[in-house]
Amino acid sequence: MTEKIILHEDPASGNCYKVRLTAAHVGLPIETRAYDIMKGETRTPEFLANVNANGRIPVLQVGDRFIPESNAACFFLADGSTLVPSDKFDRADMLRWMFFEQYNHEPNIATVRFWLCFVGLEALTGLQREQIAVKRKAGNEALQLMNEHLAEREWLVGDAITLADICLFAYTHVADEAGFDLNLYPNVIAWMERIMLHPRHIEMNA
Ligand SMILES: N[C@@H](CCC(=O)N[C@@H](CS)C(=O)NCC(=O)O)C(=O)O
Repeated sequence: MTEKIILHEDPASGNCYKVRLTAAHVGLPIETRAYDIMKGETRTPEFLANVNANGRIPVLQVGDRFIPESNAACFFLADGSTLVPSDKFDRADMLRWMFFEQYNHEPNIATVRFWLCFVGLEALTGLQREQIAVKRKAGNEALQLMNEHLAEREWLVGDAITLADICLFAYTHVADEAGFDLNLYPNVIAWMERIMLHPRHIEMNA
């Protein structure tokens, strides 16, 4: 890859960690630019005009072009590597888990983590407080589904680690920070341990 790659990120974000973890797996060096989302640094006129009109990180900059959305950025980095299965069915199945992550998992687990660990319970609106129980229920359903799927298999798709595992690992491994009890999901714990044992694994705060 000849174009320079820059990850616009907040280092505390699991969505950004996914992209760094993917880059580590494929052995691609990337530069990073840090933003503090708590200070609204992704909502400035400059950021909206030049990086992402949607006001969010991560954004992967490739030369002078920009890829918002974490899973799209991961796909860009991993395309052509073993993280993306060559089998047509498995490739679609990998995408299935990545969409599941964005619809069933991240909006519940990551959002509650953000509210509790970054905003703080006292600063939440009444509606957000009410939503915690709803999101915990939905988040637990997502974890249970993963737990059942992983009962007789080592990886979410096929027989090797793929982007599906990386993208779902990011917020699963910090789900306890959102008040989820991962001990209820022993197959998920065993799967996370396999991911962490991979020689190219990096920690979220690395
Ligand atoms: N679906 C997007 C979600 C991106 C997202 O929610 N980013 C958060 C941090 S994890 C953010 O930038 N929040 C700041 C804001 O909304 O102002 C993705 O997967 O990249």
